[in-house]
Amino acid sequence: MKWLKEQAEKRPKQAFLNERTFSEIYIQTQRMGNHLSSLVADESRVALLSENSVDMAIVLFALLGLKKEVLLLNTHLTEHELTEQLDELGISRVFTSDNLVRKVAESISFSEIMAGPSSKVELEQNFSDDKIAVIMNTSATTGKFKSVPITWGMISSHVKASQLTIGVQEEDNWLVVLPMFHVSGLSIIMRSLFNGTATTILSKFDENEILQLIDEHKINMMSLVPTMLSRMIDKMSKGHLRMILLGGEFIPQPLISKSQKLGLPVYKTYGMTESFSQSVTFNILEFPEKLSSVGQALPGVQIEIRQKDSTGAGEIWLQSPMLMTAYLGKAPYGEAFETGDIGYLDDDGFLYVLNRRKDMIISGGENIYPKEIEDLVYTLPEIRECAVVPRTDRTWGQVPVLFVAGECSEEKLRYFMANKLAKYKLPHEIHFMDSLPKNASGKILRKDLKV
Ligand code: S0N
Ligand code: MG
Ligand code: MG
Repeated sequence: MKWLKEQAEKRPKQAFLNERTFSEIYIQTQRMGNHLSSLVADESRVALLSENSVDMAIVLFALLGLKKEVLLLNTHLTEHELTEQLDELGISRVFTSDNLVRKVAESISFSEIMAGPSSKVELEQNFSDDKIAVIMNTSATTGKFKSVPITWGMISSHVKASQLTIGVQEEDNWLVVLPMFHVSGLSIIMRSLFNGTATTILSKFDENEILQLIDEHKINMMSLVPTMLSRMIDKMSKGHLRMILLGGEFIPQPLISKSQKLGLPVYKTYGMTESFSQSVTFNILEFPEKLSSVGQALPGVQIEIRQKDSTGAGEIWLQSPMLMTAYLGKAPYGEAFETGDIGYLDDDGFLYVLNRRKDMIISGGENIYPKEIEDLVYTLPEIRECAVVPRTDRTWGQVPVLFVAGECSEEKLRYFMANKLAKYKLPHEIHFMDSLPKNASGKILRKDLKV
């Protein structure tokens, strides 16, 4: 955590996390490390489950300083899903914010850490580029999650490239309302740590609170998913805002047009967990003729379109030092990473995304793979056939809809899924059919399932 020490020395009184200064956070991280050291002495990998908070950042920094690989868990997951992830990654130590301590058996809350014994330890400051800092699990086509190891090399190349693109101003104060268990939220903390600027961390999305923070000039930068911006745009004006980094799901064109009319400095971003967030970006006010693109590659990022069709569109592949080299426990993917998305580049190097991974549903910025829900539903003996397809939704962008054939009551099916799946993955509608439409070889025809 070289950056934290450097900032604490260079600008000790500068606010970093909410009202707390770099110097305070540095001291509190050291203290947290002293308390954590005996608890993690035998572990190389631990997990952290928390809603956004300053304490979450301090616990994370301390664990990183103790050279641990930290799995960041999605707070929306059920106990069943959390246990599966912990087992798969061989993790037995889980630290939770006080309010979530009951979600995982034998987890240790932040208060319990501080109430326990403490012994002075030396926190590591310098990490090699290939050292894993955090691990995030992302859902995958197979229905089972994949683990993305995020290394210090990825983080440091990202924060540098992002700084070159967005710039830094002394008064910057970046809102952290996107979850820090996603790269969308965590990258803000890392960029601000590197830039020596302030953040305002919120544990819950509350549009009125955010509008007030903007009004009072407390924040001038935000990272949002479109679901959030849609909920507040009608009450917004540019004011002191310097940037709204917008991404994580399909961005509806009307939202962009509205932002443009209001003069909101929206920067579209295209990135993923595998690339530690933002890889492609642009300011819609600066390039009004490019509104439907997602922007230009950040310095160091190369975009390649493969398997082009006659219009020049094809598979989007990326190459950059911000990308992971392999999923945990899997073979390296080679020199370029296949995003799974389809799109094209224009003559100015702006990227246009036509289709997101076609088998993925994005609801309010959370990825859902139909196969995960289908595999679960198929474990019920009463179910003969099932398929999950996306439906467009005004609030969430997309939501999952389930079609089933079988002798199972809707009530039983819903109860069964609710125990196993995070709420955002639960189908918004269930349609019962005698049998699902199929092609000649017996494959279910999803496009014939009308939602
Ligand atoms: C949109 C959010 C805030 C909605 O949550 P909210 O309003 O807090 O809901 P709750 O009050 O918690 O719950 C109300 C009910 O709604 C259900 N629910 C919650 N979330 C969802 C959802 N996403 N879809 C469907 N339903 C949902 C709950 O079940 C609840 O029900 P009850 O009341 O019965 O319990 C929240 O979902 C949120 O924070 N979403 C954002 C997640 C996110 O950050 N996604 C991005 C992930 N992608 C990346 O990290 C890569 C891209 C990227 O890096 C990036 C993205 C955006 C901006 C910048 C970048 C960047 O490049 O830096
Ligand atoms: Mg929430
Ligand atoms: Mg809410």
